[in-house]
This record gives sequence, C-alpha cells and structure tokens, in this order.
Amino acid sequence: MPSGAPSEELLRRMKSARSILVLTGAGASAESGVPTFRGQGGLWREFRPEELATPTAFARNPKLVWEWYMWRRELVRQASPNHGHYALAALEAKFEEFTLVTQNVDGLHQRAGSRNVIEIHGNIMRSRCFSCGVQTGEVALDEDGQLPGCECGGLIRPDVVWFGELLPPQALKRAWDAATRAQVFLSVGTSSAVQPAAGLADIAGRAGAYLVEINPETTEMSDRFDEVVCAPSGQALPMICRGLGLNITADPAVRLS
Ligand code: BJW
Ligand code: ZN
Repeated sequence: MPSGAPSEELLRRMKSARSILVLTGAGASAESGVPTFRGQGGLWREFRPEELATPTAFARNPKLVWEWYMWRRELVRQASPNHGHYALAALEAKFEEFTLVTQNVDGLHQRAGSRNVIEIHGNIMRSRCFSCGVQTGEVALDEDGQLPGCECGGLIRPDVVWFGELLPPQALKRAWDAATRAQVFLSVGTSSAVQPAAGLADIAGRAGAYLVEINPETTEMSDRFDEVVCAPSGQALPMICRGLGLNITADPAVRLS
C-alpha cells in the first residue's frame, strides 16, 4: 500500500543493514528543475528519443543532437542539488557499504557531497570521440556552430550512453556486484523503463534485499517492490534520514559521522 512516509519496517531494516544500494533516475533531479524523460513535463513529450538519443541520430544530424545537449548542459549548470541529493550524501556517511548507482548524467549527486557514485549512463558535461572513444573535457559546438572534432578525424560527442549502446562495463559490474550484497535497495525517481538499469532491482531482490521504490507515481515495476513510498524524493529521503536520527546538511564540507 503506497504512502508518503517510510514504514517502521524500512527504518528497522535500514538500522540493521550493512549494505545499501540506491538506484536513482531523472525524478531525483526533478525538484532541482532538471526535466525527466517520461511522464508529465518529460523530455520525450517534446523530443523523439530516436532523433536525439541514439548513435544513428548523431550520425544523421550531429548538429541537432549537439544543440539539444548544449541546452541541457545549460539547465544542469544552473541547477543545484535538492534535499533528496543531500539526504543521500548524509546516508552514505552512515553505512559500512553504501553504493549510489545513478542513471543521471547531471553530476548533482557529486555536487551534494556523495562520493561513491557510479554513473552508468555517463556524464553530460564530458565529451568523447564518436570514432576512437578518447575522452575529452567539456567540448561542444563553437560559436559558428562548427562541430567539435578529434585528432583522429572523428566527431566528438557527449559522453553519455544512448539507446542500443553498451553501458560502461566496469560501472555495470560494480553496480551488479553491489546488488548481490545489498540488504536494502532503494529505487529513487526512476520509471524503471530502461534496461539494464531496471534489472538491478530483480538482482537485489533475488539476493534477499528489501526492495523500496520512492516515486510520487506508480511505475510498471511498482508491484515488484516490497514497499512503495509514494512521495517526491526531496521529501521522502530526508524523512528516512530523520527516522534514522541523521541530520542533513546542505554543506558537504560538514559531514555527519
Ligand atoms: C519523481 C519525481 C520526484 C518525477 N521524486 N520521483 C526492448 C526493445 C528495444 C530496446 C530494448 C528492449 N529491451 C531492452 C532494450 C534496450 C534499451 C531499453 O531499455 N529500451 C527500453 C526503452 C525498452 N536499453 C539500451 O539500449 C541500453 N543499452 C543496452 O541495453 O545495451 C545492450 C543492448 C544493445 C543493443 C540492443 C539491445 C541491448 C542503453 C540505455 C541508455 C539510456 N539512455 C538514456 C539517455 C542518456 C543520455 C541523456 O541523458 O541524454 O538514459 S534514455 C533515458 O532513460 C536516460 C535515463 O537515464 C533513462 C531512464 O530514465 P529515468 O531516469 O527512469 O527517467 P524517467 O523520465 O523515465 O522517469 C522519471 C521518474 O521520476 C518517473 O517515474 C516520475 O514519476 C518520477 N518522478 N518527479 C521522485 N520529485
Ligand atoms: Zn578520435
């Protein structure tokens, strides 16, 4: 039965857990003003994924794809972490093993002070060569709309994972390993519509983790969770921290012990 507050059972499980795994999605950044992909106000309502988030789309129209990513980079640059990001950073300091796997490319978890962050879909601020794969910093279209190029002659692209592409193997392995060890798994702000990320919940569940979804809407996977906390993550995660007796600080320099 969905509710806005974490249950006593979740708090009890977290108090005794050694290992926690959190998977975040676009909803975790929604309260920071970064648009989600699906649902109300989602990016896919306005843009077609196959025109923008696939290697074929980039090969066909790299300038259009770059313009979209430069617009999103600007949104991310102007965004700040929200209470949910800070709550996750506070939780990290409490547990022996706390793994934060994010599908988000916005770097807001790191800006909130989280240290052990596994980015499985890349990072929007980085770039890499479409041909040889070499990573570069924040390269983009120049003022004349000229496409950035690599020394090898290939085009530079945003360093994110598009549909049909493999996820970074090391990151995926670390995420999968953490799922087999987790006693509590929190799925935060994701529609669980995209594989292989959505499969982490099943791995953790099979290994015996207590599965919790934090989302103001139900998803296709809600039935598979032991508990659904039906609230925005910027509210639900600080409630979990308070339930565990943790204070949240918006200043990552002031960490909790
Ligand atoms: C809140 C909230 C608040 C709102 N608080 N919550 C069947 C057919 C065709 C393809 C496939 C298939 N099965 C599997 C595939 C492959 C495909 C896939 O999964 N497709 C599905 C769509 C079906 N997967 C891939 O291609 C992956 N690669 C792969 O599998 O390689 C092997 C392979 C290769 C070739 C063929 C087959 C296999 C790669 C996936 C890459 C995803 N890339 C993107 C773009 C990243 C770059 C960028 O940012 O531009 O990643 S797509 C987009 O979706 C982005 C996200 O990370 C990802 C997940 O979305 P997320 O985060 O869940 O966001 P939303 O918007 O969906 O949901 C937000 C949620 O938040 C909602 O539920 C709201 O309610 C909630 N919310 N406010 C908390 N305040
Ligand atoms: Zn190159």
